[in-house]
Amino acid sequence: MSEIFKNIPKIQYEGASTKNPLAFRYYDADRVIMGKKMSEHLPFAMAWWHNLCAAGTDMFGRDTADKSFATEKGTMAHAKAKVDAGFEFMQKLGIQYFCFHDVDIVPEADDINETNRRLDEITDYILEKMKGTDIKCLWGTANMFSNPRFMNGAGSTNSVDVYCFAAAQIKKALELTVKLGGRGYVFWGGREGYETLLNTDVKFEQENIASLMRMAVEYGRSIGFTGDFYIEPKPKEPMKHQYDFDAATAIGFLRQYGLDKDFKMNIEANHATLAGHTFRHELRISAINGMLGSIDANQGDYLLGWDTDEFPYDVYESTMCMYEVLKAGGLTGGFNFDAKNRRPSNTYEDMFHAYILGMDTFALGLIKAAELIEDGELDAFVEKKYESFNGELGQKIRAGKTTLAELADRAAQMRTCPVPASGRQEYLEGVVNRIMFG
Ligand code: XUL
Ligand code: CO
Repeated sequence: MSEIFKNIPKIQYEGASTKNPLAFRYYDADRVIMGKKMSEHLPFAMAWWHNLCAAGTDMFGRDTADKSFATEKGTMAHAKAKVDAGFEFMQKLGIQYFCFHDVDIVPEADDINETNRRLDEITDYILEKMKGTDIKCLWGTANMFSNPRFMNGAGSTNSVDVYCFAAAQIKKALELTVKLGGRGYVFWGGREGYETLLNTDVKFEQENIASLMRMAVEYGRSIGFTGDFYIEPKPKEPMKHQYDFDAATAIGFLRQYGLDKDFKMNIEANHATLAGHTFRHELRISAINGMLGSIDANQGDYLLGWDTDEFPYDVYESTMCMYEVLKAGGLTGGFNFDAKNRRPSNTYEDMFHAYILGMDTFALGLIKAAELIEDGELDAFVEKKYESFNGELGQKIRAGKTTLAELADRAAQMRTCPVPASGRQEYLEGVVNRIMFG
């Protein structure tokens, strides 16, 4: 097998002042931050679909990039060339994980039995490539949104036949994830939602989605899958309303149907902003519920109302992300670059620039988040803010041992209520800037 990305060397760390476009400025895999190597804090993953399949097509124009890798698209030869390209790409960048949908790794056949045979063949090939490398699978998933059969949903479909195909795809994708040693299995419900309530039985659809997830857990555990299942919340696109709207909604759903022990969240930055939240908010809500599992690392565009899946460059955002991740004690999953080059960035070099940008953005975010934590001023402020609850009455309230009548008596004795101390938001924003740029 010959080299695909010719003229691209192994990407090395050269430090912040380098002008070499094919070097890391901040990602220094062995550098220790808060007791752990950067590479352990940041298990980066390559998204098969964006990096090896997507070639710049949008609603108004066809491919701009050549992802044929010198083969004919839609063939098993092309599927294998993508494996070769992917492994060369990951090795040159020092990326240790990949994520995939079933249909990213082989062309889908008309007959599902033939698709499954192709999936067996390609995963044998991937396993062979994994030997002698430290590359592993982060998570697998089934694409239950592209094929026309899923137009009315997968778990939420009105058709028992479609429901069986969804089940079959999940079963196979779970087997492949286990075969490739995947740490997690993702449900992103792209078609699990509705366009209009005029034709939709929401309760019926949500119950069926939960059943499909329950069967997935049962089957996964029966074949030795010990990792986490993830829901990847997204409020809209392609559907007008998606059931996994945001982390709070998805966590409530999981608890309602008894799935919360097996599932965590896979939080995607651009999905958070589409839901009207910050990325950081979604991470915090997941973390305080013990459900921060994995991250789809990308960013959106504040001027556009859809999922632009850009490579992350906003260091303020990545710092806040890493602050949440460090506080939560790390991820059980990793950082999957669910991101694509802009359409005019259509060369092999651009693919590397994109990943270097993303990895450096998160490395710098990690460095700055650790500085914020080590500085301690933010933590100290938050602790002090709630200090009135440290007294006897506050402790009683925290322990759930008070009554409304008791608290009302206390208010009556006080007669007037003092205004609490300032929240000092602008001051604290300045503290962050001091650490970021000081
Ligand atoms: C779509 C999206 C998906 C999931 C996996 O917005 O994020 O690529 O990550 O199906
Ligand atoms: Co995603």
